[in-house]
Amino acid sequence: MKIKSVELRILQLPLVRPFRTSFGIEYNRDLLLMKVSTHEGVDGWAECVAMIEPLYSPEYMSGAQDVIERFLLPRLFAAGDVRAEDLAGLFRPILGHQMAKSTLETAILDAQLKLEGKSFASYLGSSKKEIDCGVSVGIAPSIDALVEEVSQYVSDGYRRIKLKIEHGWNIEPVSVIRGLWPNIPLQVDANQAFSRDDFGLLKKLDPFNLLLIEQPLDEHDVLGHAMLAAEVDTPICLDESITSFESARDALALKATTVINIKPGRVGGYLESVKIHDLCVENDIPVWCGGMIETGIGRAANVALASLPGFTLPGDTSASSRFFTRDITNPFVMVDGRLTVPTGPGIGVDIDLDFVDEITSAKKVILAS
Ligand code: NPG
Repeated sequence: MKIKSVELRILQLPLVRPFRTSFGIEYNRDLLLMKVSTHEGVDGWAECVAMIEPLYSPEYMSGAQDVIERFLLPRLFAAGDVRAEDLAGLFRPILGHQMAKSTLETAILDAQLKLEGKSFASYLGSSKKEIDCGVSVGIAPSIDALVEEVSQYVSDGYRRIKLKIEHGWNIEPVSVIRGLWPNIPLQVDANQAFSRDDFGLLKKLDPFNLLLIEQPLDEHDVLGHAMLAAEVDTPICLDESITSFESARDALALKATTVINIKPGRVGGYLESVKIHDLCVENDIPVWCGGMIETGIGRAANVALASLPGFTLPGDTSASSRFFTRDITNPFVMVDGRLTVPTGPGIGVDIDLDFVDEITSAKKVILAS
């Protein structure tokens, strides 16, 4: 395929309720959206999962845009005829910036698959029709507010609940939710809030029959996670620490993780995600698909990925309504705790261009020549 132009937009999409994680971080959804137009006449779409500030990962939205414009697009345009499979090699000299690279690879893959009339799911290697959904619950202002929010999700039909935890918000919320719903699949996510001094506290989570504790320690403390895994009975699952196939392979070898959360943006794209998935399948390690408050564009691709056979745990692949009153695509609607895997060509969703225009605050088109 030959790329004609790349359009970048900044959108502001309001959230239905604040989403708070450890260290008092509250996220909104300003979004970098990409459209790649090709000489073959098809367009490919993708969203960048980097947040507006570097609080979840070192990447941030305007930094990702800068890397895309200054370092990735010149290499892409110089390469001439490209396929999505070529991009990892093409971008190899540019270090890091997985979310920026993933955006471009995904948009090109969307265009390529549209041209070939193939869906994301069938290209990635799946034929499953639906996936089980979990939901991620932010740190609530009070236990009562948490119970109210979780009750809503349970009645919506979510098949797994994930609670964010941090210092001062850990054993009590877990104990209350487990007490109210003794059988619901439940897990926690610390987003690196704890340290090697907190093993005693984290051990207190063992009686609650949790599926896993996600990223309790600093993303660079892989050995610390291995030490913690030897102390607690609850499985440890790495998220932020896994930024590539190699980091997944090493974390598994160190026994720092026995479950892996795959987020395509965090690891540089869907092709790298499939490599990590395959590694985990070979090693009998369950995987699940993480979420980054994606609109229908990113959600569609995530749902396709989550339909691969190694994704044996429900992911943070919730319905569009979990975050947005109005999505920028036809919304993902959960039925009986499941989402349907799109079967149309590419990511397989329709984009509501009028609404996209309405919430666009900046737009730029970069021509290939
Ligand atoms: O369902 O899209 C979703 C959000 C899931 O909790 C979720 N994501 O750490 O995994 C995470 C967390 C997150 C998202 C953190 C965005 C920071 C930003």
